[in-house]
Amino acid sequence: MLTITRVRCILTAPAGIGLAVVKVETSDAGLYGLGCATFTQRLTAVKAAVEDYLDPLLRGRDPSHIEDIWQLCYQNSYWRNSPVLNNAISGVDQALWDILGKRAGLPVYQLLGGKSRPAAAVYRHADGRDPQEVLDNVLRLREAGIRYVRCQLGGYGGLAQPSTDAAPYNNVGVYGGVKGNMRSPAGALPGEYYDPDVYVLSVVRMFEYLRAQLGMDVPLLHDVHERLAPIEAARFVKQLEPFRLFFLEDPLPPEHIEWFARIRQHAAVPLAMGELFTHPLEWKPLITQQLIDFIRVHISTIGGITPARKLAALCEAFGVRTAWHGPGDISPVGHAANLHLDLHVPNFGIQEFSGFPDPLPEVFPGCPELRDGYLYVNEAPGLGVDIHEALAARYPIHGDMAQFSGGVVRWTQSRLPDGTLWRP
Ligand code: GCO
Ligand code: MG
Repeated sequence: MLTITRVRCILTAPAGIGLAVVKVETSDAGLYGLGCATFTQRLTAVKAAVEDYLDPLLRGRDPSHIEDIWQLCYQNSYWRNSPVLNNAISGVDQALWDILGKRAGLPVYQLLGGKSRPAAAVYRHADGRDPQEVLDNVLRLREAGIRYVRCQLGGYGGLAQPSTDAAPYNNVGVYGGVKGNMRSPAGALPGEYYDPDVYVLSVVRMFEYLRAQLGMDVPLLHDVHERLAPIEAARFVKQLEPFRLFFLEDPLPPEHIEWFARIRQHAAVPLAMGELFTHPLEWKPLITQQLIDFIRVHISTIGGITPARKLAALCEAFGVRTAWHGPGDISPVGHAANLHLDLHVPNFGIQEFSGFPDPLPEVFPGCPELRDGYLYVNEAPGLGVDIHEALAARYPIHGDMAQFSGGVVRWTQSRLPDGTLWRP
């Protein structure tokens, strides 16, 4: 019988963002699977969860028992549904699907039930300091064949400029041509200051400009990144209604999902939610009460392909489409897992895609390919993405950089103009 002989977690940062990839080795030398376990803000905690707990639990087991192993890992800690543990389980789960595909000689989408489409439409991000710069970036992406574009002023939140320890007050001023009217009090702590009003007004102004220049038939998106108080989010959604967004992403933090019912009553704006979700009780009510239109969980943070395919089926029953989270802090293995599900699920909506900057394609041979706005898998058995371990070792994670585990994550220290620590 084929057995699992070792489970380990590889940490690497080839493109400057820390990634975690789990490798499940088997008694058949040369047969292994890879899975994404990237929780970039807590990488070493995920590695410990994999190597201290899942490795001893799984050695000697049959890697084809994917469902049973998922349930085992999930329940074995008794307390469950944390992003650290779910990412660790996802690393194993995706690796087991990879192994099954390699044994069958089939890509994972075939194991799931085959293709519902040849490739997945993606959206990419256009950023800018002002509406004109965003427009230029939208046009650049459209020329490159990208049809769906997410538009952000200065990344998330409309920061005027990042604060520094020496000047914590200077950053709530002007953004995208909109002036803030608040200053921070003496003694305000350092952080990423932003003013929700400046953010909202500047984004509305941005969409007025973009629609005036582009017309209505370019599908545009926007990510609120959970930054607003619930009633501010409700008003913002109403203000965005005339701009005909493809969807608005994460308008509320998971702590306030009850507010979706109210937002829904006031505006017919397609809503996408869930990159921070870790617990089924967060998505169940939103889906079964038809309060969102797209589910966009981070697949590794909910525990991998096994729970994601069930979630997609639940969504299908309620008319909700998928839009799995696809930022830079997902390994190419994780992007491939997103894509195999995208190709299969009937209720696929769209795929966020952040690209594979160098040297990711050399470190991860077999990366999916983007052609004319569509993402294609490479048709190799399993997930189709490998890791060049010696090369990966040349890009270690660093403790002193914000996005790496062990360092201090600075961008999540967002503050309101009066110094209050707020959500990113
Ligand atoms: C997105 C996301 C990301 C997250 C990041 C956190 O929509 O792509 O909001 O950019 O901020 O994954 O580490
Ligand atoms: Mg987001």
